[in-house]
Amino acid sequence: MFSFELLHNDRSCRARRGRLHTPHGAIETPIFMPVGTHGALKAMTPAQVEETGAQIILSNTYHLHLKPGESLVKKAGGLHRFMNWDKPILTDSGGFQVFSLPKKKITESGVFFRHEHTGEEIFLGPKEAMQIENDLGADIIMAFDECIPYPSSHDYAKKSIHKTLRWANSCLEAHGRSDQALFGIVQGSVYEDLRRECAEQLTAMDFPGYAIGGVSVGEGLELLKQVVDYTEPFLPSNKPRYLMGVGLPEDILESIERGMDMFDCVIPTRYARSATAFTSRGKLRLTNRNYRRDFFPVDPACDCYCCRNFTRAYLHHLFNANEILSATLMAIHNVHFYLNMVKQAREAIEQNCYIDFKNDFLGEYGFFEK
Ligand code: PRF
Ligand code: ZN
Repeated sequence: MFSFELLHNDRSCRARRGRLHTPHGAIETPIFMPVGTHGALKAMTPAQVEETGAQIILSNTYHLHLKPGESLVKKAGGLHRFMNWDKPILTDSGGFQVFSLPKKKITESGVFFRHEHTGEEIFLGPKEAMQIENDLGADIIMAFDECIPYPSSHDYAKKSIHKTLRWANSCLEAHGRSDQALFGIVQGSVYEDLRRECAEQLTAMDFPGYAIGGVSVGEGLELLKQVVDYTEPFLPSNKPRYLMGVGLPEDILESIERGMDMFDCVIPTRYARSATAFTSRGKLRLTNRNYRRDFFPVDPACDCYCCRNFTRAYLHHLFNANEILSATLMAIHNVHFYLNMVKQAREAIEQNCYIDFKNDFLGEYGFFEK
């Protein structure tokens, strides 16, 4: 029900073209997964999400457990039916959300925290995460891990990967559905020896896919590249690799070059709501007065629904008038921009010209001028 085909390795770098088969269809990699935290991409209908070229979306165990609860989602026929999205879904385990909470108590078996609204005490550990993810019914589910802050000491990070590894084992034991692929998550902060140890131990457990977690926590692009550089050689090449919570266009392109296949991030939808558009020539802030009389599309090089039909002046007006259509149109454009970027990356890998593509893309985007 789940398999990964490695289709092609770019000859000039570690970038790869792959295809992931799931019960809800195939995913061409490298791929970006837009985020629908509460079972919806903010301001977008599933039909609009599909039109951007999205092949898989991500949702969250933590949020859906708190509201409306996994038993209700299960009763609705699973997350796909509940939200009317029939392509693949990946659920994150809560291992990141819970650890970002201010008040929590971490124990050997999991994490105690308080419900954001009701104040009720809740416990989430590997067994609980697996039960919730099994009930939600996504195609790919993530192990329960500890995502530690940056910076963290080597000593703390070492203790933490050992807990993450024990939790990964518990997840394998508790996972009860053969139609869902459970991915293991490599932690280890910015420490080469710990990343290697964690990757080797997880690989020995034989997960159908692997993620690199604990990045995009404020370490910056140079350290992100280093972490990916020294973790990737210890991940099996015949399994998909998912870089969690990454990132800006430049982060994704640098990581594709280093052998990563899957990415997720709230940036395209979140930036959309604050009037920031990603374009082939860099980011635009549409509330800027310069756009008041600008009758060009947001990105003249883009063929999304927003760019085919509306002008920068109209978007500028919608944001100023606080019209919710602004968020919808901007999200359609930004998500399309990300998906078109990874589509171009896939084509470049097939032609063995990934590095040239990346340099051209980032050059036009204005990345090197910063
Ligand atoms: N673990 C989990 N989800 C995540 C991360 C992680 O480390 C990250 C990295 N910041 C994003 N999402 N489970
Ligand atoms: Zn567009």
